[in-house]
Amino acid sequence: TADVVTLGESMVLMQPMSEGSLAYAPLFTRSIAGAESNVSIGLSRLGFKVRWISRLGADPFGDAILSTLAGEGIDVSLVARDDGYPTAIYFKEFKGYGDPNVYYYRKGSAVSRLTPRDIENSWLQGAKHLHVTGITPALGPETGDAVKELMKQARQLGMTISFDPNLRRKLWTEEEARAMLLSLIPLCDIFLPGIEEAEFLIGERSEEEYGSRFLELGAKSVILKLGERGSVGFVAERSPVKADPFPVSRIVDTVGAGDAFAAGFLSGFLENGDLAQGDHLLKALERANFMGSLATQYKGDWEGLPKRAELNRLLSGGRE
Ligand code: KDG
Repeated sequence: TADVVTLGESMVLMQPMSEGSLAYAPLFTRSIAGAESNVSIGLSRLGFKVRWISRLGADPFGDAILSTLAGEGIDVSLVARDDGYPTAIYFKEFKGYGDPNVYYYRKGSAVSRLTPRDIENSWLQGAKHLHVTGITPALGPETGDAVKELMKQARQLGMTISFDPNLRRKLWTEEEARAMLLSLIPLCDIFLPGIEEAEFLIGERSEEEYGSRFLELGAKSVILKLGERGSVGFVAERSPVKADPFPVSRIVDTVGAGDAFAAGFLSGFLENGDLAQGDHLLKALERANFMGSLATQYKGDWEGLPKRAELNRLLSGGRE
């Protein structure tokens, strides 16, 4: 059984050892990354049972992804391998300031061929929660419908569902992205947009308006990420709950911070349940802010995510 199921593409990640243009980077380190597997690692390290569903090429990079995730204690037994379509790769480029640039080599990857006909009810077997992102729908002609189908099946089974839009402008047009991402909101219980994604979806508004509009669209709760200003959560018929940011001294790599935030939030939600009760929402937001800021302190998407004991120690002010 699993507490959480997630579906998505993970890639081999090449990170240059030097700053500046990739054109002049001679040396790289190799890791793996993908929004949903980052969340899976975050949750697994906190003690949750996670099943990651995906497709990988029948190639050595696919092996690397599988063994890394299996090594993190994630159930990868249902991941399919595809002979004809490869595992995707991406490169980060560090400029010494701001968010790293990313370059994808993922067109025609194994996941890009996923269709709604591939979705199997058994993927969700025994699980309480499904986490999906807006990256998968951008990957292929039918991947959006596949995600929708999985969300519908999870709903029917009474599972809760979180959805992080994770807008990736390089992967599709603005119109395609907006239409698809908006269509998935009614299917989720926890909608996790960043403030810029919220603006992309419904135009410039106040934080309160973002909350109420996304609730009207059908999300059961809206968790708005405000970057260095922390986060604010909205649940129908309750006042918004704001959580202060967790101060950081230096930012090394922002990629993966949103996934760490999601893992932190979901861990709080899965531990405490109903976000409309007591201080459940605030607790989950605080955990999320903490995990998100921790992830910015390390190069790589997930390497810096804490295990349970470490989290407790860090939160109680202890040093490593
Ligand atoms: O959230 C981090 C991910 O975006 C990154 O690891 C790569 O999955 C990825 C993507 O599609 O951008």
